[in-house]
Parts: sequence; structure tokens; C-alpha cells
Amino acid sequence: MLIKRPDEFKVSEITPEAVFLNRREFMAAGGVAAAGLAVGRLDGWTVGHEPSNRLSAQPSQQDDPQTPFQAVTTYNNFYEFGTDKSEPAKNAGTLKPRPWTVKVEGMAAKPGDYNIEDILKWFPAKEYVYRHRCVEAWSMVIPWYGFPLRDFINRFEPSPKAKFVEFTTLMDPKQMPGQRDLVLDWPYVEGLRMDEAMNPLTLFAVGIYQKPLLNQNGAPIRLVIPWKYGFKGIKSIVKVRFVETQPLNTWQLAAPSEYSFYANVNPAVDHPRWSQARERRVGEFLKRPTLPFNGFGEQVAAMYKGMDPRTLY
Ligand SMILES: Nc1nc2c(c(=O)[nH]1)N[C@H]1C(S)=C(S)[C@@H](COP(=O)(O)O)O[C@H]1N2
Ligand SMILES: [Mo]
Repeated sequence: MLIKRPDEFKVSEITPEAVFLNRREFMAAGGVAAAGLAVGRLDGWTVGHEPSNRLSAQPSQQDDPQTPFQAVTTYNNFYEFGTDKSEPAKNAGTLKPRPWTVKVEGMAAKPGDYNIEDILKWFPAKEYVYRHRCVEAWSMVIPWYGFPLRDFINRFEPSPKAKFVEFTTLMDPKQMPGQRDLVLDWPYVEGLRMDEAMNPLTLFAVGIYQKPLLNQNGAPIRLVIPWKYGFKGIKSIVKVRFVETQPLNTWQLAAPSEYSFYANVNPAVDHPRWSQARERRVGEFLKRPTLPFNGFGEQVAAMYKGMDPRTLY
């Protein structure tokens, strides 16, 4: 995120034509099957599926067409595989998402090492269609598969003293060659306040478009917090720790004047080097307005009542 300014990103090259088609036009052209066919034609995958669990409450968000699988899996931020958006798709083949263990640590009654296969069994995935707003002022609409993080948290019985949850990405330069470069302080770390982590919108995602996550999207398990900037959505998680004090997240550590802990989407507070008022949907040319809390204000604004707004973005 420090490397380029938003207007330097070239999205037109990687964008399939179908993204320009509105979802309603898909429906008019023959319903769900037409939408599925359009996506299938682009990437060879069969995706004839109407979202079953559209928790994204804002009407504007629900009506937005989903960003094609092809774009979601080739335009990525995952610095462990390179800083260019095209690099994770090319380089992430060295990541081995099986076998995979998630360590649960800290202030909880049931810490331990948990196998991803068990996690998938305990928490069946459902679809959640969310807009994903990167701090670089681009966005996508992604049909995630996952489960509420709070279901995961409840199972391990955190102590009331645990006020925050800290997440850590795998550290292994053999699997993640970008970790040989000192662009960030590895491993990537993120954190949430306990109420944010327990909010029903917050997900552990394990798939997109009804398929397991591809490596470049953070296989086998990653965080999704739809009202926050994308960098909070830490990928390829190996550790969850319940703690008393606010974790120091990687981007805040790297550039404290540019990135905060809360990182709530707010069009009224500019990034020091660019405006956050508008966003470019990957695949579109004209920018659209960014919504406070990325359109989820009704569900989340109350959590931040009384806090200094300057600490929130
Ligand atoms: N471990 C790790 N997680 C990460 C990142 C990263 O570089 N490393 N990039 C973040 C940023 S800036 C964004 S916008 C999202 C991108 O997720 P996507 O590629 O699945 O769209 O992942 C976030 N999670
Ligand atoms: Mo981002």
C-alpha cells in the first residue's frame, strides 16, 4: 500500500467484459443460469448460484453485481507473495494450505492447536456477499463462504479479561517468498476489539464463489470485516490470541501516520496521500461514492459511540 498511489493501478487489463453487465441484465437474460454461464465462460468454473444468505443490508450493496471470479483471484494484495497486484496469483503456488493448524492462545478456557479439517466440520460455511473496500480506493463485491468469527470465539471460551483478539499469518519464507523482503515486519498481524470480533458481520472466510479459497485470497482461512478497510482482512491465519491490550497491527506499525488500528471505512477522512471519498469498483471506469462504514453503519456505528473519530480511521 505504500508502493503506489491509487491512480496508478491498472485494472482495465484484468477485467472481464461481463463485469460491466448489471446483475439485473443477467436476470433479464435468463435468470440465475445466465449469470452462472457468464461467469463460467470467463474462468471455466461452473457458478450458477444465487446468493442464499445476503447479509449485506444496504440495498445499493445487494444490487451491485458481483466481481467476477477471474478478477477476485488475479488482483490481490498479499505482500507475502509480492507487492504487485498480479503477483500473488502467480507466486502463491508455494503455499501449502494442508495440513494446516490454527493455534488458539491467550486468555481462554480452551486454548490449543486445532486442525483446519475440524474447524471446517465444526463451523459449516454459508455465503455472505460483501463489498470489499481497499484503503487504496478500489473495491470489489465478493461472494464469500465462511462463518461468523463469533461462533469460533465462543467455542474456545475467552475470559472476560480478554478485550482484543490478535491474528497472525503463517511465517515461512519457503512457502511465502515475499517474507525474504523487508517490505513489512513479518509475520503479518491484525487485531480486533472483542465486540468487533463478536459482531455477526465479522467472518472467518474459507471460500469464495462456492470454492475453497485460492492461495492468493488467503487459503485456507482468513478474516473478513466488511465495514473496515481491506488490510484488516488478514490472510492465511495460523494463530488466534485472546489478549488484554490492543494489538499492534502490521500496517499501523509500518506507517502509523497513514494506517490505524480501527481502520473503519470513512469517506470523510482522507488518507494523508489521497481522498477516501470515492472508490473505483474493479472493472469499472467511473468512481462511485464510498459509504460510511462501507454501507454497514446501521449495524456497527453504535460500537464506536463516544470515541474520538480521529482514532477510528
Ligand atoms: N497476510 C496478509 N493479509 C492481507 C494482506 C497481506 O499483504 N498479507 N493484504 C491485505 C489487503 S491490503 C487487502 S485489500 C486484502 C486483499 O484481499 P484479496 O486479495 O482477497 O482481495 O487482504 C489483506 N490481507
Ligand atoms: Mo488493501
